[in-house]
Amino acid sequence: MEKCALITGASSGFGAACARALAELGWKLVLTARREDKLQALREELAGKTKVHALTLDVRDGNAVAAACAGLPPEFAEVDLLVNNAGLALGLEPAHQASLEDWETMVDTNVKGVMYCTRAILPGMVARNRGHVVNIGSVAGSWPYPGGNVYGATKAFVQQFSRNLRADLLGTAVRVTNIEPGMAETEFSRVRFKGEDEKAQRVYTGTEPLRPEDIADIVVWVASVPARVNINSVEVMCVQQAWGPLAVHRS
Ligand code: NDP
Ligand code: 8X3
Repeated sequence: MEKCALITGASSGFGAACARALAELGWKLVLTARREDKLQALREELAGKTKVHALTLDVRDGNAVAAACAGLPPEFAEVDLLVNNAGLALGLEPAHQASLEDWETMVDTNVKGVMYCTRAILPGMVARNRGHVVNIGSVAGSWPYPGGNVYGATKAFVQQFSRNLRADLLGTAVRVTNIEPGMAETEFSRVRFKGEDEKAQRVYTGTEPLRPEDIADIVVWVASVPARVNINSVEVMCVQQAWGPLAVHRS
């Protein structure tokens, strides 16, 4: 039987790479994001490989998420794999200078978006006793860094939400995984620095960051281990990234 994956934030970066990797394996795909042109281009690219349903959706809109998930075409209605990937960081200012609006956007997308999509898709998975929720967290959910403030806190939510889902789903066959990547080259930094391309590019200068395909490979792996196995979390960094020492300010 062809399995069906619903990917949020499929218009670029990790989400698009997951779509390409799952298409190679014959998964039916529901691709969602806000940018319709990007979704349509990906749908056309993958059309020869698998069945694709493209859905323009803002995960911050709880009613729209519920309606879209309830109204999936019959062929795509039984979602076996939900990849909660849509998300973003905005700004790198310290907390006392950061934009409250940016904070709200990150909470609405990275926290509430994950809640809305999970709540919409999970009942069907439990009813069928089949399915897998893969959340895209971040190393920022475990490890603080200057300017990470609310972004890191949203990813800490994703980490705890993933663990608590596992607690609730015990006794079912539904699996939950939190993937926690470090620095990866996608549109992430362009979004964080609001189109300041040079600043965004400097994030990766002199390094070989993770690539979107690296994360897609992990998504494919966690989804393809035997049904008895649940990969709870995967923390992954490029070789050129590691933790720093605890900081001390001396006067
Ligand atoms: P990209 O900016 O390339 O992709 C982000 C995706 O999220 C886009 O497809 C975007 O689509 C979508 N998105 C953003 N806001 C919304 C929204 N309100 N509704 C629906 N879709 C939305 O970045 P990445 O691929 O890097 O990011 C994917 C995930 O990975 C994010 O959750 C990010 O926090 C996380 N991550 C990224 C890391 C990195 O270094 N790149 C490291 C660790 C985690 P559109 O704009 O079309 O809506
Ligand atoms: C993205 C990775 O280190 O820029 O989640 O926060 S980091």
